[in-house]
Amino acid sequence: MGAAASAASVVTTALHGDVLVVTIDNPPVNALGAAVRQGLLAAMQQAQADAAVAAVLLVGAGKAFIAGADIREFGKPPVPPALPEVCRAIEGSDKPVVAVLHGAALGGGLEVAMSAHYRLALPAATVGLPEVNLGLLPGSGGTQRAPRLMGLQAATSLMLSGQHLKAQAALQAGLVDKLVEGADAQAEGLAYVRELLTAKAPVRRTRDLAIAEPQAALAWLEEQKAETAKKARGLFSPLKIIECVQAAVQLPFDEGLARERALFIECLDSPQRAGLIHAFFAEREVAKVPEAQAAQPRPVASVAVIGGGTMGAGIAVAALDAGLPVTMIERDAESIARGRANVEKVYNGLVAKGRMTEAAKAAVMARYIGSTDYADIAQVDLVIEAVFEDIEVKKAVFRELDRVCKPGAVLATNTSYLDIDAIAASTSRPQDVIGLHFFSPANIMKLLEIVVPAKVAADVVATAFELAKKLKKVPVRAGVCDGFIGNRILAVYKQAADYLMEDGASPYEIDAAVRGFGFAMGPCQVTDLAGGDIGWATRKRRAATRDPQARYVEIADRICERGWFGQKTGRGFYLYPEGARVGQPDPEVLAIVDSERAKKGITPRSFTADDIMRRYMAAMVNEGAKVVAEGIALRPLDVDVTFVAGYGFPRHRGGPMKWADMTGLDKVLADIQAFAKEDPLFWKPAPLLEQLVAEGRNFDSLNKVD
Ligand code: 3H9
Repeated sequence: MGAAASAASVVTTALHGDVLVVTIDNPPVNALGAAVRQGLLAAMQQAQADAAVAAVLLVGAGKAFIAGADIREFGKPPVPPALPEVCRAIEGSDKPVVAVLHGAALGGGLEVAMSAHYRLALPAATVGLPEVNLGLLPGSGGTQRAPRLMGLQAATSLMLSGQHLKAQAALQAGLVDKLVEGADAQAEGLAYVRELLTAKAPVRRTRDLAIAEPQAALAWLEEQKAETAKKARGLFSPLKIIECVQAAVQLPFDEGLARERALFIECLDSPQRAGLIHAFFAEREVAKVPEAQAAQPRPVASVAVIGGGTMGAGIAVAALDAGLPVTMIERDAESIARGRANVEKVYNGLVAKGRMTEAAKAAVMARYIGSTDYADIAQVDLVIEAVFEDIEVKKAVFRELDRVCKPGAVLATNTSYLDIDAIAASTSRPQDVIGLHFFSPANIMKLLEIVVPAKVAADVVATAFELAKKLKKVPVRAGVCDGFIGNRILAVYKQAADYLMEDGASPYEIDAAVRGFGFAMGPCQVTDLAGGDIGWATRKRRAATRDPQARYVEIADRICERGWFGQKTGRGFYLYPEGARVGQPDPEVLAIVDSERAKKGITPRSFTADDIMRRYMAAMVNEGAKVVAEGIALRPLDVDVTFVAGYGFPRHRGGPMKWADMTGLDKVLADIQAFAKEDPLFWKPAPLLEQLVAEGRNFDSLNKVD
């Protein structure tokens, strides 16, 4: 398709009296791809040239106004006109230009709207400058125009947070001039343009507005810089956003725009942009799984949760928050009361923070029932079992569910390790049994591993994906194996961390290196937070089946033997004096590490942060490649999303497999081969990794996303 033809098909113009209605129709979200930019520029030229045009109305077709630049174009050669040129043409128009916002006006979409002379919002409008979430800054005048329209502080926090504002808030912020009820954007827009023309409203350019109290603004920006540098943990674009706003205060408008453009290009070229945009698309791609595309989900209007511990209560809250009625099954009256208290605690917290009213809490809790009687869940559509992690206990629950639940009810287990095929086999209806692996706290954490056993029906898988959407989770399809995608890979890189510790890196050096990479916490801090006793119990359970040839590090066991289980006991890898949440290094732990090394005759070596991360990441990527090759994960991007959404992997690096692609698979493989000289049993290169390197390909080539 030629550029002109495609521009004409995505941007159309029609004269309504003396108003030129310019409609952007580029599904699904009217992103500003090259053809849209060409079409908008041509429409503005048409409006200037045609004496019959008195004013211009910009309107989006479908559910969005414009959701921003076309993210798929970033990283590809630029096609003119650039968006700033389009915005300049809109703002420079001698005839009034009005934008009517009836849905998302985000990023470049809001920049287009801010270049118009007047903005009308309908109730469903949402506005924002979320470029920071993609490692970018508003690159089409947003950093210069937003401070002029809404004030410098509000504009800066809008850009740093990436927050979306609803119509009413946009009106209050000064981003839109008027808010009207109504659903027909074109009709409401035309009525507003008429009103403006009748009132002889002048062309009003945002660029001509002044920024109030520039000296105070500059001082405030300096403070923001210091604070952002601390909070942004190595992120690149937040500080660049502040620099742009400084330019808005200090420089004439056109020079400010030029400064913004230069800094935008720096962000565009940064690896963080590539990582964050990969994460954006991967998070949407994960839900595209064969079963969800082939089958219709079963209706889910009610949910039961078996077990009211921390996990069960979190799952119940997630379902209640999605508007579902929840019945929780527990063993006895005392456990019912505890389960209810666990659920209520979450809502009490919201009420205490002023984020929920007592009445709203009562309305939610009215949808919650606790019971000891399985007969009470005979008619529910979906059950999630969250009892003690023991296969026999779980099988007993599933036998009971098989006995009472209506035919066609979806029976899900929240196990994090156990064999779901075996759990399914304990029922007469394995086609209805699936894994729904939530992460704690289940009402907060985004990740939901949907674990697909051999005999499950496709429509049950589709139902699980539909439920995830309702619960606002990020669902990842996983196959059955020990630990599925996330915990299986975690077990391997934790082992790499254990070996590093025994070979010479202190727990504190390991944690610092991992934090330096961008994780919020290192592995020893995570252990202390979760409770060291949990991993210890698993290790004891697995002791009998462990390969006697494999290297086993006992440091964590020595710590647990002393009753040091982390934060809850006041010490673990770290010391937590008087309930402190940030730990202090513990000389006694270092002594334990030393004595374990001595016991094995290991002379400690020193490792730099880079040495540590190369091993940590190589272990993660190598196991990730195995998980993909075995079909446990459908694609490398499923591994990426698992780690970003559930394991604190720094989003700006895209995920472990994206990190490997950006680092170079040949380099990662060379590292693994070098480490294998020390420990060939642990460091076995994944055949898929070897194959990709031999073929000169990367993991992304398996993602089949354009
Ligand atoms: C920017 O504007 C830079 C400028 O400042 C400067 C330029 C010089 N491009 O999320 P959904 C696709 S940066 C291309 O599932 P929802 C999405 O991949 C941009 N594609 O729907 C999906 O495709 P598929 C700043 C995009 O209703 C489909 O649309 N803007 C874009 O849950 C539906 O998306 C943003 O960061 C895009 N910009 O949510 C906004 N946006 O069906 C990003 C979406 O093939 N977008 N797609 O999987 C969003 O936040 C949400 O998509 C939105 C709709 C709220 C709009």
